[in-house]
Amino acid sequence: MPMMKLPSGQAIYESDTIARYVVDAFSDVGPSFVPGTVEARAMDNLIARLHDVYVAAIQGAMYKAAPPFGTFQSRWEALAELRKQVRVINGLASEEGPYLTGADIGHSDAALFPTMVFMQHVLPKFMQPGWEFNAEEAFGPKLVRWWKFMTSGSVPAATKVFEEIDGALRKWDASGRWDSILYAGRQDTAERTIFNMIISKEIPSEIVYEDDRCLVFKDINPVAPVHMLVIPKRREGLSQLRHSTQDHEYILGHLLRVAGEQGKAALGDNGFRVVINDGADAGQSVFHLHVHVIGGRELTWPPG
Ligand code: DGP
Repeated sequence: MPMMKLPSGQAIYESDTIARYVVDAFSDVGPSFVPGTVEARAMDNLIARLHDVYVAAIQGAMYKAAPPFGTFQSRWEALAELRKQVRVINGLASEEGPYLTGADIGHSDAALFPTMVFMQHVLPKFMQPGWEFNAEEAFGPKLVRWWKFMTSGSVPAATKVFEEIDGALRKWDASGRWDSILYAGRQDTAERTIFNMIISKEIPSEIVYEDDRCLVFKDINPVAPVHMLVIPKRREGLSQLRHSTQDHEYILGHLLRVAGEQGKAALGDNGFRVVINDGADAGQSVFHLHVHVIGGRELTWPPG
């Protein structure tokens, strides 16, 4: 969050308020940042507001080590929402340009441009199956046109902003900023497993439950009358529990909650056991995190 101190010493810490103060205080210098028509001014307000409320609030998903990202606990959900909101702004942007609302530069250009420098630099790092980066697809054609204009050198202030932010991002690259962030730096290099084909339904399984994050299906080699596996639909580096990071707390919590619900649904008051095997000694055979839910008979303790 940017912060500016007024000459009185009072701190101002909301970017839109800072921008309006600067434009007000230096009204005799440079452009007014107020587009020339009523309609363009309305669009300028709308885009600047959408940026501040819906994009800036979650942009930490691109570079923060761990959640939360605004209201999101999942980086993938936050990034998906970020892309959605950027596409909404693309829909509102002027067709002809060159600025977001047409002929004149406005607060919306000043608000979105620094975020766009971030997104251009960072989003391609998150490339992975299903997330191949394509600027037209990620930002939309109008924002791509606007980005080309803003970085063409014909807006000197934009060139300066670009150089400052891009320079700082390059320093982050060099300092290993992304190393702990899955896909941005850390890769999921483990081999794909049979569970990918179960998730994609290329091979059949007896599915008990599914939602957008997890799948529950019956184990092919049951060790008890009830034996289900709860797995994340996106492995996200979780070939084994030992690879869990703060980024995974959300999915780990979800898997356990679903395991509890499904165990209760299948076995009611009799109870059940929840097991995660990690590695050779535990006999892990499939390297895609899975929670076993086992019950329907009395289980011995300690396990064998
Ligand atoms: P683990 O040993 O914790 O890695 O358990 C892996 C479990 O996965 C094992 O109990 C058997 C089950 N499993 C392996 N392949 C398949 C399959 O193709 N379909 C189903 N339903 N279960 C499978």
